Parts: sequence; structure tokens; C-alpha cells
Amino acid sequence: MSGPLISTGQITCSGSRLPACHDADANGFRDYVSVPGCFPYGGAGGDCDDTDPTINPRGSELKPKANRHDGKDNDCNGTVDG
Ligand SMILES: [Ca+2]
Ligand SMILES: [Ca+2]
Repeated sequence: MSGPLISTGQITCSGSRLPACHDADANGFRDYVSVPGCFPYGGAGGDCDDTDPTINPRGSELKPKANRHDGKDNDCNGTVDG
């Protein structure tokens, strides 16, 4: 899994902070994809689906069992239903 690496070669620091990652679904996990190089201020990161609050890196494909067959990558490990 790729993390929120802070790029020092592409971002010019001029007293401003890195842009904050979006958390569109307000589940506390911010989306690194929408804003590459963003920083998860005030929250964890790595939300692979920032439109569904039930999907996050701490989600589970197994609990509830129905998640196993919902066609979603509930735990953001890159594998749907696994
Ligand atoms: Ca989110
Ligand atoms: Ca998964």
C-alpha cells in the first residue's frame, strides 16, 4: 500500500502546508488519490473509496459476513471480496 509520502522535490514550501486530503464520506479516513501529495490532517489516510463510509483500511471483508460477497474492497487491500 502506498502511503502519504511527503514529497520534497515537487512541492515548494512557502510557508503553506500541504493540502489536506479529502474525507468526502466523513469516516475519518482521508483520500490520498484525489489530491496526490496531500496530508491527512486530523485523520488517518488511505481511504480507497471516499464515497462509502463503510470502506476504509480498517474495514473488514469478513465481518459482517455479507461483506465477503458485496463486490467491494471493504478493507482497501486491493482485493475485492478478499
Ligand atoms: Ca473517507
Ligand atoms: Ca479487500
